[in-house]
Amino acid sequence: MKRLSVVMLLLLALAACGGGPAGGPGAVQEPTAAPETGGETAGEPQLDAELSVYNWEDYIDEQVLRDYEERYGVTIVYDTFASNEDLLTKLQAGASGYDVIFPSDYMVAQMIELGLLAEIDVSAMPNFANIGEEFKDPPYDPGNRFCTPYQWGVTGIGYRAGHPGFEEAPASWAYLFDPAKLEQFSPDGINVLNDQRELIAAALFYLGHSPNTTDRAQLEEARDLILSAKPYWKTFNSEDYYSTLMVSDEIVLSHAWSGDTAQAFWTTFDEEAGTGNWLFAVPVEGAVRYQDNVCIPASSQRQATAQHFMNYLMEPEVAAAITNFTFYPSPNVAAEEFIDPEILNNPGIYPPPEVREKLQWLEDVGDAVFIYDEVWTAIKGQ
Ligand code: N2P
Repeated sequence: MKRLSVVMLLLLALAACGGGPAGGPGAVQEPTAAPETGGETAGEPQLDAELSVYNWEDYIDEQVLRDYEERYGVTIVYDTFASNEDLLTKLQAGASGYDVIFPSDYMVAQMIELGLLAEIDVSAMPNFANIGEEFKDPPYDPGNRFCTPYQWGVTGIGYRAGHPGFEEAPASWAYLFDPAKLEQFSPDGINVLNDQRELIAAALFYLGHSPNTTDRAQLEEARDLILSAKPYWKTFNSEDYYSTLMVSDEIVLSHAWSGDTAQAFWTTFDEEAGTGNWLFAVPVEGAVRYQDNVCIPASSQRQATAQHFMNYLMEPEVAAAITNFTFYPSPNVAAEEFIDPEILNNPGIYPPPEVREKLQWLEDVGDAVFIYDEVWTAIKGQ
């Protein structure tokens, strides 16, 4: 495909493309047998009438929810959160009413430690077999006692193709922190993710420190770097930045998640030009690779239905429909035959080994989380 070859040429400018955001080849298949509404079928638990699902913004094909409702007669109440920390705050505030949540790797570890997650039984979820070995039994949740993998991706830099100064891909965190670069681009607009671990990790990578440091001096160095760059940034947005800032050309550069940038690429894709307006670069200093998960809060009163829904999300056609919509890679290997080949073969979405090598997971930093909170408050407060 023409658009793929354009992408391939940009070694680190990992542009994304593929099927349209409105579904595609991974569309959810009709169920073979439709169980009675809310009823019990062989091997099916008695399902609750309602399920409350709490996810990241732009992170599912809502048709997947509608299909579940139709198939099983369960009404899904769907809501979105902005960050792992917001999700944590909601759960810690007491009975949230949520039954299914989607925390990232390090947050799963924190939530397990705090007793906020319900144990699940993956041996009772036949579709768990569809998850690739690479994604099972992760360090943050040994034995998948609490969560199943959902999607994963890379955090890097999204940039507007063709803007002066981007003759070369901005594959460095210097584009967020170096005054010389900032002076060049800030009048046109820079967005950063409104996400404490992600933004602090970007600064730590730039400074040559671990994104999981627990060293106060290094974290204060990161704080000072962020505060010195902050006046040059236009916005802190990790929710709707792809639609309100990227696609609408309000900015030229964003600290960004790979799938969101891919959505911006495809939304602005011009058949004639053979490209979209937004491309993705992975900084040479290193970048975050995250794995988001499906888990059940300990406070959920509908855990059997929640597990049933988790199993549904791992059906190959369902997992494929989600990736075909969100442009985030799926850990579900059985889904791959239903994923648009342009997505599956796109290095901007499924990074090649040489890019993966540079990626690091965010980890639970234990008590140092209080230093991160303090640093974040200083960043947001000034
Ligand atoms: C999608 C959010 C991606 C989640 N808008 C990153 N952990």
